[in-house]
Amino acid sequence: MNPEDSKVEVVRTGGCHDCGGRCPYKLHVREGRVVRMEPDGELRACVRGYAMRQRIYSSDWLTRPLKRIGRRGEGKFAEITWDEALDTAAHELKRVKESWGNGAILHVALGGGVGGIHCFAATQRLFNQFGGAVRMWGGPSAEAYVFASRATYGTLETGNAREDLENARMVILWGSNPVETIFGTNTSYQLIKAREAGARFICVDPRLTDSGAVFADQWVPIRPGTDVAMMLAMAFVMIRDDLHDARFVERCAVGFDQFESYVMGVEDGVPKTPEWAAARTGVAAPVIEKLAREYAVTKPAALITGFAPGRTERGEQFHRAAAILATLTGNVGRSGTATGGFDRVAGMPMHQPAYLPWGKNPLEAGASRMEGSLDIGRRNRHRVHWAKLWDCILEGVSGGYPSDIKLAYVVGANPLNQVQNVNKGIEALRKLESIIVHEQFMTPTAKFADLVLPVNSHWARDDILRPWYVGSYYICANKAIESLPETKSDFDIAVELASRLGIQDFSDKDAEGWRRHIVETEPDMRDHVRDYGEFRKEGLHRVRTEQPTISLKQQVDDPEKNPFRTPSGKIEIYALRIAELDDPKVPAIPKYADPEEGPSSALARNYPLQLITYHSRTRAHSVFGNVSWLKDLEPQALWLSAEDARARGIADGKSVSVFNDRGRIIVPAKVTERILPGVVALGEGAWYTPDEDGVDKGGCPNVLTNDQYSPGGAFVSNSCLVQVEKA
Ligand SMILES: Nc1nc2c(c(=O)[nH]1)N[C@H]1C(S)=C(S)[C@@H](COP(=O)(O)OP(=O)(O)OC[C@H]3O[C@@H](n4cnc5c(=O)[nH]c(N)nc54)[C@H](O)[C@@H]3O)O[C@H]1N2
Ligand SMILES: Nc1nc2c(c(=O)[nH]1)N[C@H]1C(S)=C(S)[C@@H](COP(=O)(O)OP(=O)(O)OC[C@H]3O[C@@H](n4cnc5c(=O)[nH]c(N)nc54)[C@H](O)[C@@H]3O)O[C@H]1N2
Ligand code: SF4
Ligand SMILES: [Mo]
Repeated sequence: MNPEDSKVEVVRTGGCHDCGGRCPYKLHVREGRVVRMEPDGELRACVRGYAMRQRIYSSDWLTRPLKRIGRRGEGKFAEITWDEALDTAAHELKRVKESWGNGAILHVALGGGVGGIHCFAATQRLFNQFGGAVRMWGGPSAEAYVFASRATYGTLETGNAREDLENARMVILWGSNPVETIFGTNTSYQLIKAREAGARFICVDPRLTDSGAVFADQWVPIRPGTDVAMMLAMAFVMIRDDLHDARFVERCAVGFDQFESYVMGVEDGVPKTPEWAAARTGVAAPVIEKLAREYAVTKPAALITGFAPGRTERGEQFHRAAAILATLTGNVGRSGTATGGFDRVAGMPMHQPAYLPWGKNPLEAGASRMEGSLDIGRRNRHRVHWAKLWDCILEGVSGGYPSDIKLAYVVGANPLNQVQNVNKGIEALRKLESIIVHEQFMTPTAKFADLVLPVNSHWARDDILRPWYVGSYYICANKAIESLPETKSDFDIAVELASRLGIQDFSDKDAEGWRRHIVETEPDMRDHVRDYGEFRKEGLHRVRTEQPTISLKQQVDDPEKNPFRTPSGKIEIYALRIAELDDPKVPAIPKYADPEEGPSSALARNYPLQLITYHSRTRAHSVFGNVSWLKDLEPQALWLSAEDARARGIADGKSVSVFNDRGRIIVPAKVTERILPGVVALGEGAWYTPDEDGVDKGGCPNVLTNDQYSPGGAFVSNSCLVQVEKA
């Protein structure tokens, strides 16, 4: 392709899925069709971005509104006109509101497409103007992290700009795999620079991931859900040998004494020695000793934690313990560190409101302002935790949920696939009176809809995008191609529904008008992006700082003058806000408990293997799960250790049955030395594809996972026991 080709128009846009990145890129458009995607500098795209064309030009893209004609979930639909579809949706919404009130409507909206204007921003505004709908809380991503970071540091802004990573002398990737599980577009790029600058890398993960293979000097395989035991033992070594930074702790933190008492065994008679931890974690005591010493003396060191170890029964303890290790070693508020906190970068776009203003949910009027997940579930009784989606539908008010749900309105989400316990999900979806889904493809959830409204692609829309998690830029996503006939954006659907629902003031602008409005009126955005025309033309606004931002620097430089936003004004090793909760399952200092669904539980007799469900490099959750280029690159398979495979007579590539009391999956086995024996792993996001007996042949791990949440509000999907047999 010749870029000088005069028929080629170059349009600047970017990725919009919940993919861990969010890259700005240029589309080369020739006669209305994208012929090439060109990434932008070091904000480079990943394999999914390069395969996006196959998703967008897929012949499976939904192009007609669909009405269910078969049984729920059977997948039989009739094509209808948009008029009929919108009339039906409006009629159902009004009927349910009039018969049962707004509390009977559940807005099931997640990050499938995360633009500022399209996707759930549009329907959230619609529902708020319609009198409200029940919303969810407790994001499946990082709730444990959010809880711990707020409790310990009083903020989520604990991270340094990624450019600062190259100043680290040691990097510990703990349950973190940024080469495959993208964690901010340029993270791997900056880690390479850190490696080149001589940093030593350690990877603590049950699997030897590509990040481990590429970066790590040492792989430390660990049993899932036991990380806290290892962290406590590291603290034990530091305290015993006086290796911790006592002056830093004294100056910047509170609660060391209580922590010391627990770690050294004064409190409960159990010193948290490396030997004690070895028995729980499967990591040999000398390995723990050595890592503790190295981490204590090699400064600065970056402890980078992923979200996965937090997606366990007591997930918040993992993130609390990580933050406290960083505190003990003085690796907070300094260049070259990462704090084990939530790691948003102070002052960067992630926090700035760049959304269509959606107002307030009338159903939540009177609920206490939610200061974050430390309180959210307890104070706001109008919301439902994501892990309780199915129980809420099945049990309603009698089960203690805010209302009896009659209608689910799903936007940018694939809950049947992505929320735990698929078989319970099917039962719940069958119970509803009405299910309306905005979708691009016939996903496992859309199959259960009564009405499917076909949505266009982000390449056919104007939008504003912010980086995922870390990153210092805004993307002005410009429309590059026409929508397929008979597809609409979520925003356009909301506009048309609003007029049918009698809502007068839904919108006086088109998407481009809203984009300009947001950029020019939202105070934080206005300060960043001064020239809208330029932003639109460049497609990217980078927030430049002279030096890479170091979060919490002022606080640690002078904690008296610049207190942390915790009750004590210091880093809270003993967290006062947690103590107030008075819940033995969330102690005020981080403590270890064996997982209830773990190797030492009674359940392990029947289901001896721990299942973890990592994020695959070839999907963004379920998005891209139907793209054959990507499926070929990494076929869905169960990671099984050579030892566990041998014991079961299983050969690489052969089908295995993976099961527990919640369900059964049949997938090929990937027999490998790259996973700890006793642990199996399956990428999340593969599409649930049941056979006639309800056995999933698609390899969707949520058929097996437990629909509970941790005391801090985390999904517990990585606390899951299964058995594996030859299929
Ligand atoms: N077992 C297990 N389960 C997990 C996880 C895990 O680690 N293990 N991870 C969890 C995490 S972190 C997350 S964030 C969730 C993600 O859960 P979801 O957000 O539900 O899943 P996605 O697959 O990202 O997106 C849902 C749908 O959005 C659609 N979509 C894309 N763009 C648009 C658009 O513009 N408009 C509309 N209307 N739809 C659009 C896609 O086609 C897709 O079907 O999954 C969670 N589930
Ligand atoms: N390619 C890709 N990138 C993504 C996404 C995607 O779907 N695909 N999704 C994005 C989103 S929305 C999110 S929330 C994040 C999720 O980010 P994470 O939750 O951090 O990602 P995972 O891949 O689930 O887990 C990271 C690593 O932790 C390991 N692990 C699992 N359990 C444990 C444990 O108990 N202890 C330890 N030490 N390690 C454990 C896994 O083997 C894996 O290698 O990723 C983002 N990036
Ligand atoms: S999927 Fe995400 S990380 Fe990959 S290219 Fe697209 S925006 Fe970038
Ligand atoms: Mo997520």
